[in-house]
Amino acid sequence: MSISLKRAPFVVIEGLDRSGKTTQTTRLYDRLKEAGVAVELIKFPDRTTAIGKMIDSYLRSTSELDDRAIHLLFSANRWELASTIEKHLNAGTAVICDRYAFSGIAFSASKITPTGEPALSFEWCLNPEKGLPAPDLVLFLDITPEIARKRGGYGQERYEKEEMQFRVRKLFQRIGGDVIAEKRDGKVNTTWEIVDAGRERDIVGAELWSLVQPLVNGVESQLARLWI
Ligand code: NYM
Ligand code: MG
Repeated sequence: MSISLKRAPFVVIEGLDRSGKTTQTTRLYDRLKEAGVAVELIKFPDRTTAIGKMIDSYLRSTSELDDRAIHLLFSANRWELASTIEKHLNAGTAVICDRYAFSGIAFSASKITPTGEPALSFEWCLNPEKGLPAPDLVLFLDITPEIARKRGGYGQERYEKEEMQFRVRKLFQRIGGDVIAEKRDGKVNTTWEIVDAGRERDIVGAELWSLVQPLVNGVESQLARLWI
């Protein structure tokens, strides 16, 4: 006799700055609540922890850090919440993350030296993320940096520059392409969906809901680990 034990779904929303990610994440969270689904919303970076405060001060340029040091802090900020995520999922509470390891790689690997070379290699950036809980679904809110600019431009934080966002978008496309290929080959359980976030917000919200809804009654597969 086999007993199928379901756990709750793990959904990640990724995207460039100004992609509407935070708005859509909040909407999705509210919609799940209204549907009676137990759900937790986690935002990375989580600026409330001791590590998160160091990240926050770096992003606001009130402190300087070596590129490797800040990369590892972003990763450590996920690792400090990894067991909480796992506990929620096994207890039947869905988890939605606003950004995750994919942002960690895309933003750090997009940094360049004064001569235009990558400051950190892609593989180096991916390494500390290996073994984190793997999401069942990644919703990549795709927007061109030009549309992002039309939406009122970027804020004052580090990384919120159009030339960097171009490179970040390319890296997200590389990461997503790899995830899609691995899923096709049966190597991972993570589904990567590219959602055109340049459209009106209700249309984007409806598409996101249609992608998440099939998961709300739980998933059969055991929680997997990223890149191992
Ligand atoms: N960011 C976010 C990283 O560089 N690495 C990471 O691991 C994560 C989670 O932080 N520009 C960057 C992306 C954003 C910035 O995030 C702050 P947000 O979602 O704008 O608060
Ligand atoms: Mg931002």
